[in-house]
Amino acid sequence: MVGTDQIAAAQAALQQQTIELPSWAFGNSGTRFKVFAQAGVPRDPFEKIADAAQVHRYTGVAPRVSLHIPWDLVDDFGALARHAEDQGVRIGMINSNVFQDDDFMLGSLAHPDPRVRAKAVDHHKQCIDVMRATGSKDLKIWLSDGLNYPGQDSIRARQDRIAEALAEIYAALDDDQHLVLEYKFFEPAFYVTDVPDWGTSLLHVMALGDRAKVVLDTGHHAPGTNIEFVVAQLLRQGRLGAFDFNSRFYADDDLMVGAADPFQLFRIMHEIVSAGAHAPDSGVNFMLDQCHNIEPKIPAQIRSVMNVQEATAKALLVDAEALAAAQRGGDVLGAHAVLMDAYDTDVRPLVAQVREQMGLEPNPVAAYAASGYAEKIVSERVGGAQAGWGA
Ligand code: LRH
Ligand code: MN
Repeated sequence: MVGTDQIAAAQAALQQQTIELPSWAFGNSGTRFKVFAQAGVPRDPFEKIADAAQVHRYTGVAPRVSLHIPWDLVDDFGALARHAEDQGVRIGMINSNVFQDDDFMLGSLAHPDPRVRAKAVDHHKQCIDVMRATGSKDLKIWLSDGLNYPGQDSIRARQDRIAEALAEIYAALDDDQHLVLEYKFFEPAFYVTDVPDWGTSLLHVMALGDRAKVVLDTGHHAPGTNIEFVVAQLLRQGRLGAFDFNSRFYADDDLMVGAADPFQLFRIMHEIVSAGAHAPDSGVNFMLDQCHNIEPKIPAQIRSVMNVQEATAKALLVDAEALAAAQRGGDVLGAHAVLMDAYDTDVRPLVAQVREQMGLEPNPVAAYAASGYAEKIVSERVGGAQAGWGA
């Protein structure tokens, strides 16, 4: 039975938790088949940040917005950072984009042509300037680089090129800035992806230095991969820099985190909590990376934040002493039962109480719906070009 002390400690920890939102989740998104436009969608990064601020307003735990360059390019990043502050949030990680420029068809940092690699490195230096202008301390790199056919290029030479280019980018960072390198096992490349797994990303970041870590996107693993094992291993190395949370049934579906597999999200948060990595100063950034192709975007982000809170709450209610004792005693079913007790606990009232303790409405989805904001943006945002991936 979970004691009141553990519940109080869990609620205190949940009040400290923060989840970073992706600016691109508020724009139109889709698949290669169709991008469905939705009424009221932002037309620029200022409106994206205003929408993200709504999620923070009703959940209290989403104070940062991650930007993507060039999707969020503006003339004055200082003004954008001040706008974010006025909205009660701040700029989080800066994402580079080397997956939409024609010159990067055969790769960016791994491209055979040194001029193309130099262009890709320059783009990252531009992103570092955006970090300086917005106060962001983190550069997030995902390379779509890869091959579609055996023989197309040298697998080994591409690794050497990436290592050399990453070293140049890392050297361009200020001393208080960091970079995180994301991996993905396929798409858009269909034979080799140059940074396909946690091991490859880890090798590259360890070669760079202490201010380089790995991003784990929960949608970027081969089916059947035990993601919580990867989490435990990266935490052991002190190299888990960030999560891109989402969920999937098949590939990189970018659905709401916890929607497709809430038990997996719980198992991941159990590894996080067991290592104390849920603490604000753990250095792990909990981000969402999702696309709301058919559902309303702001409520979907609110629901996603709630899913992370609920998985975290369950993990915080694990009876760690009983679990350790059962594990020490080789009590297989006993240990499993301890974990399942926590997972099977309905934590929604506990998390609703946390919101009340933070001076918020217990049900953020209902509170947002009652605010009239959704209707306001539909009536105000007429004309102009809606934001999207621009693919
Ligand atoms: C690549 C990815 C990466 C982002 C993009 C929006 O699939 O996960 O994190 O740059 O989505
Ligand atoms: Mn991602």
